[in-house]
Amino acid sequence: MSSTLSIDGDRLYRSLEALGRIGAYRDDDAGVDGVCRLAFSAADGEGRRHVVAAMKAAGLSVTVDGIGNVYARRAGREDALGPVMAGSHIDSVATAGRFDGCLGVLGALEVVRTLNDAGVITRRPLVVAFFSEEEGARFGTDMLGSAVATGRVPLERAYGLTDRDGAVVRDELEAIGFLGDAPVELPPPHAYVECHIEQGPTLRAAGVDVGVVTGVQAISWQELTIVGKSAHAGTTPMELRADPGVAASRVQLELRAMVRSGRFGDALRATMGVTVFEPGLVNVVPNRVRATVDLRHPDDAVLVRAEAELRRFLDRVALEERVTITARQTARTPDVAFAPAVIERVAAAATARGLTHQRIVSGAGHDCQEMARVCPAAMVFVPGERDGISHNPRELSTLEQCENGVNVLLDVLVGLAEEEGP
Ligand code: HGY
Ligand code: MN
Ligand code: MN
Repeated sequence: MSSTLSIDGDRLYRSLEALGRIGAYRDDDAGVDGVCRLAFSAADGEGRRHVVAAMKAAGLSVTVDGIGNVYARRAGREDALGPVMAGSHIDSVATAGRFDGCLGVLGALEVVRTLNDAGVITRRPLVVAFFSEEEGARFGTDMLGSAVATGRVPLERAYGLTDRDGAVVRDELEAIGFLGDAPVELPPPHAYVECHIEQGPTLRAAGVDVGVVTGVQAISWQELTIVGKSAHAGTTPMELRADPGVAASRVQLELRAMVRSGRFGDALRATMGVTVFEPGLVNVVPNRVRATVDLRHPDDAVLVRAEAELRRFLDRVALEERVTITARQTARTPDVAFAPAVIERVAAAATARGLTHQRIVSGAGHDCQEMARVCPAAMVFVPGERDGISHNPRELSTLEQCENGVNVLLDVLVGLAEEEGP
């Protein structure tokens, strides 16, 4: 199916730059401006209002649900049919670039603008969506909004989540004016497609134009609370110490040893992204450390083995360092396979445009993995420059790379929107 329509790549790229200026900051380590729009922060609120205004300017009717998910609808010729949905997220980590999530939302909006310009009305309605707290970076549970919308996380549990300063989801949503009144239970759309940057080096290294994403790897997030005994740094002999900082450091080194051991193949990823020492003073042996562990693997059964081995190591370190270690699971999703029919549409659309492509499993989590539980879903990946670095202000995909990905998104959405059925 070759499409006669193509998006306006310049307009798309300008929209990414405009959104990227909201929550912008100077990142001296990266040497470029970064983006910080943590979920439900003032910057996230400003970004949300900016995108909602653009949605309305494109003629879409916008609803906000009870967890702040935003759905913008474009009527179809047969408007009672199930809609085709496309979107992603616009919340970011604290050291973000301007493409992660935003490409999927603004790309879907660019598809709408392109159809508007061409006067094309699809058979099925189209919905452009952005979901809340996809990153999980502030409140600790990733894909929060889409997980609530698809019934994996109860709304009340989501409302009660707190950030490291004790701020509560529901209050923060209300504070930015996005505690919507639409029900959070999302009627399953006809299909869902998400365009996203790869956030890794694979596609660029292979020299292909787009990634045909077949699924997402399994993800496990834990928060460790390690409690020892605060003591004087100068007078306390090492053998009398119960130092949670040493325990945390041993855990971090063990994570790397597990990855390098080969016991989990070569695809295990392990990250200790947070370590907070209390009281955090130069002359005090800490009494408490809060640390996070992010474990990922394409095969959930292997991830379960890695989690079990880590638990055994935590028990051993607790004994040897005379500390207590409690682990709280904050996020856990199995590996997810996308819908073959939608995957084939992505591949066919790329081929029809003469774009090279390869199949790929996503190393990052995405809202699409939540939507895949309730409807046929798949993703289009766009390569990234600079080894595809992401969650870093140096994240960069070129205008052409973004244009290719969103043109494939256009073709897949238009094809799905003409499908028979309810
Ligand atoms: O952590 C992730 O994989 C995604 O960026 N939320
Ligand atoms: Mn993302
Ligand atoms: Mn991300």
